[in-house]
Amino acid sequence: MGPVGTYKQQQDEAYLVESGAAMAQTETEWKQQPWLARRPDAYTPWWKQKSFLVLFPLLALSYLLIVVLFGLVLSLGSRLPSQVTKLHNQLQRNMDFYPCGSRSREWEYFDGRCYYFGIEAVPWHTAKSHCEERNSKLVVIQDEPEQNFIQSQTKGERYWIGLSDVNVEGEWKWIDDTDYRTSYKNWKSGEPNDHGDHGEDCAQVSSAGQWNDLRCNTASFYVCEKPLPS
Ligand SMILES: [Ca+2]
Ligand SMILES: [Ca+2]
Repeated sequence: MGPVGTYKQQQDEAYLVESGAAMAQTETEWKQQPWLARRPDAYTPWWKQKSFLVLFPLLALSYLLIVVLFGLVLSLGSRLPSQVTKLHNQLQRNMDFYPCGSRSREWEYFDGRCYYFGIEAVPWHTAKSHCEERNSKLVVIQDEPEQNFIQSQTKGERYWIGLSDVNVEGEWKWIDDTDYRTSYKNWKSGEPNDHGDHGEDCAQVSSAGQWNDLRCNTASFYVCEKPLPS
């Protein structure tokens, strides 16, 4: 090997010694000051292995938490339909007991309609107003089943119904404009008789259940009717 080769070898050795010393120095500096940025060519140090030991349990814990949360979500999701079904059944039971609304227990249900039997004795026009205040009208009896229902509820008492001839004597009109001439009737025998000097212009179910006309300012119970709440 010539002088040039020897010189190059010396250069290489000097570089190796120098770079080794530099690496050792950097490593020492880092150990003393770990917040310093590391050189990219440094070997994998112990701290990295230690951080891995810390990181691994953290990852495992996170995974466990995700699994637990996922399980909780699945559990809640599976219970939700049963809660909805339970609520629906409860509402259905309320509807069965109180089809006219659980907050309207004084209303009686019959064949798709709701009925209120007012047991405050008032004149016909006052009864009409009372029904309107309850978002309803005085009852319009349209057929025999409805008549039988009303009769079964009024039980020997007299109740105003939504029928009168207050405008023109003898021209009876239902309160909802149902055609009187063609519709169901259940007058008591001899009624309506427009009895007395001032006449009788308002109809009611009599104590026997059949209809009678009476003076409108007579105090009497009344029946209101409204459609089933939607
Ligand atoms: Ca009359
Ligand atoms: Ca009469």
